[in-house]
Amino acid sequence: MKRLICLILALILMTGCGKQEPEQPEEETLIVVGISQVGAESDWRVANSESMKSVFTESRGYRLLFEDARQIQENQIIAVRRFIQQRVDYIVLMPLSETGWDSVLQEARDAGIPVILVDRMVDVEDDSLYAAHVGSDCYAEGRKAVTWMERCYRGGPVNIVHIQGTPGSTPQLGRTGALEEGLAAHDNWNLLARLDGDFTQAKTYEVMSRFLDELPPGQGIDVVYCENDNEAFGAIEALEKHGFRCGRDVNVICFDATRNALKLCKEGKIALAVECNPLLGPLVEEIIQTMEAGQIPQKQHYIEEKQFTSKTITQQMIDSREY
Ligand code: GYE
Repeated sequence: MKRLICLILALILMTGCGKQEPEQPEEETLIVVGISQVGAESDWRVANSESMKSVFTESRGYRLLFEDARQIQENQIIAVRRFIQQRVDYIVLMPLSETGWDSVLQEARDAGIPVILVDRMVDVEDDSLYAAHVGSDCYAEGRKAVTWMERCYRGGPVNIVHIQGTPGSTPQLGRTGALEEGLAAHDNWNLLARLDGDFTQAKTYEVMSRFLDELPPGQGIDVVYCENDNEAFGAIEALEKHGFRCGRDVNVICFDATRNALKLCKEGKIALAVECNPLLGPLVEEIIQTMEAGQIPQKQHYIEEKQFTSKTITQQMIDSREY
């Protein structure tokens, strides 16, 4: 795209239409980045989009084409094809689910456009179809939650409700995988239900309310394992409406640890929030700058992450939270 812009400028100058100084001489040096974002399903996602938009600005040397797929993978495939037609310099893809990417990534490769995967991964035969991946190790996040449960419940039955994220997405696979191993390793852990919350508050409120409506009277719930913060918000709302006291009768676990979740953690309603950092814009820029310098970027970048519990969280941790 940069080359195309230079060529057009040169042609304009040669044909005499460019007698005046171009108004934006820096135009020719802008790096064009096409971003295909999953949607705006969660607080995490909104923070992730803002991080990208704040880095890839014209004043910092980029032209950003940003497409929101509204949680539909087909929309992402269409967006990537459009970026290829527009001959962007880089494609940044947050893939909704892991499968179904081979052909469109091959098309990007044939067009000579590097693809940087952000947040979630793809499951492709040939990993040279993407230049780099930057995101979280979602299985490691799930392991943190399972280890916390192992410390918290040492004997007696543990009744668990599991709210899953978007099926087939990297965070769902990693966080579910860790819980499944925990269930297999502990005879006293009982899975009461597995519900699909699709990473949203509204859907989780709906499925959780339906489940609680049908729960036999007297049946206790010890843990609600939510695969992101927004699912926890929906689950807490439903639990409270059904008379459960979060933090006393039931421990709610979630992933992301955005500011709103940290506040609920301090109130005691979320027992454990495992961090998942959405502020990935600067890391994506580093990868692009490495490639601009003609070097090969590191293929896999995982982010260091913490965890917060209702017992250890402080107001200072909430105040200093950037997302
Ligand atoms: O945990 C969730 C979001 O892919 C890591 O997607 C991301 C997850 C994040 O909607 O809130």
